[in-house]
Amino acid sequence: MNMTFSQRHEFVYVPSSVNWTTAQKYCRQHYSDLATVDDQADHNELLKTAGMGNVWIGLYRTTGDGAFVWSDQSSSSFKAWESGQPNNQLCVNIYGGKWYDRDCVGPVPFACSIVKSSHLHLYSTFNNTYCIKATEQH
Ligand SMILES: [Ca+2]
Repeated sequence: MNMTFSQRHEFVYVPSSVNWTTAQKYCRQHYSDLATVDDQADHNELLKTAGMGNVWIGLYRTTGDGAFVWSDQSSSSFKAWESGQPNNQLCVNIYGGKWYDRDCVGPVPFACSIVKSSHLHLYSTFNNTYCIKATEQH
């Protein structure tokens, strides 16, 4: 028995200033995707890794009045918008711990996420009791 019970992210800060699409390509090639933020814990971790400067994350939309979606298809609804944001722009970057939509050109540095899944392994022992062991894998 092997159950996935949670998912979390690790982040990698890439200090090269590029446009959003280039950042997305780089993250998909080298890691999982541009950074996805699932919850406050993820957000704290991201800020710890990427700092308080401008950083692309994986949130974007294709029209100025459209809904934002995550590059990795995450269904996360976590938000940390600066007040007055978003305001009809397409790509999202963090600055000072708050989210801003902006044009996708930048250029600014970016953060990639590495998805780690935790699995619970349930296995029976010789006397039919069960042991639970949590492991992590990339
Ligand atoms: Ca904006």
